[in-house]
Amino acid sequence: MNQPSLFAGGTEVLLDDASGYIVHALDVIPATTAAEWFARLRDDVPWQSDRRLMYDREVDVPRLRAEYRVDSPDAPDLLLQAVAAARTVVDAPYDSAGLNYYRDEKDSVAPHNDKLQFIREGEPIALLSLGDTRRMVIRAKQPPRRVLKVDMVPGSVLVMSYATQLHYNHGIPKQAAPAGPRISVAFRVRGETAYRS
Ligand SMILES: O=C(O)CCC(=O)C(=O)O
Repeated sequence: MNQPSLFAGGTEVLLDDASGYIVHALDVIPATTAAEWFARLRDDVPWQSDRRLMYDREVDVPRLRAEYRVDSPDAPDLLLQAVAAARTVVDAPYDSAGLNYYRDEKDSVAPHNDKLQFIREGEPIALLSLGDTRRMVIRAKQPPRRVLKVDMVPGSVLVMSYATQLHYNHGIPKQAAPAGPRISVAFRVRGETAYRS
C-alpha cells in the first residue's frame, strides 16, 4: 500500500490506525495555480448533469460531473499536471480523474464510500480541491461513529486510503451559508476494473 510522504507545504494526518489513513496536504499547488485551474476546468469541461432515482422519483444529482482517463499522454494537459501534483503527496499510479462541480451552497454529495469494485485493491483516493472551500464530513460506519470535518481548501489534496472506504462514509453536505463554486478532482486507480462507476 502507498503511504503518503511528508509534504513541505503542511500535512495534517487526520486518521492513521487499523481502519486506514486520511491525510490532508495543504498548498500542494499555489493559490494562483488553483484559481487558474478552476477557471479552465469550469469553462472547458463538458459538464454533465445526471439524474438518479430517489425512492420512486427521478431527481437531479446535485452537482455536475465529468470523468477522464489520465494514464495516457493524450489526456488533457491540465489533468496531467494535476495528477502529477497529487502524486507529490501520494505516489499511486492514478489512471482516472472524476470531476465534481458544486455550483453553490445547494450542491452536495451525499455520504457514501467509493465503489471498491471499481478501484484497484489497496490503492488510495486523492481529492484535489479548487475554487471555494467546502466542508467534507467523514463519518465512521460503526459506533461510536467518529466524525471528522475537513475544510477542503483550494490547492489542497485529501488522501483517503482504500481501507477507509470500508470503515467510513464521506460527503459534502449542502450548507446554509452562501458558497461560491468549487471543483474537486478525484484521482483513482481503476486498473483492470470497469472504468466508469
Ligand atoms: O468533492 C469532493 O471533494 C468529494 C467527491 C467525492 O466524494 C467523490 O467523487 O466520490
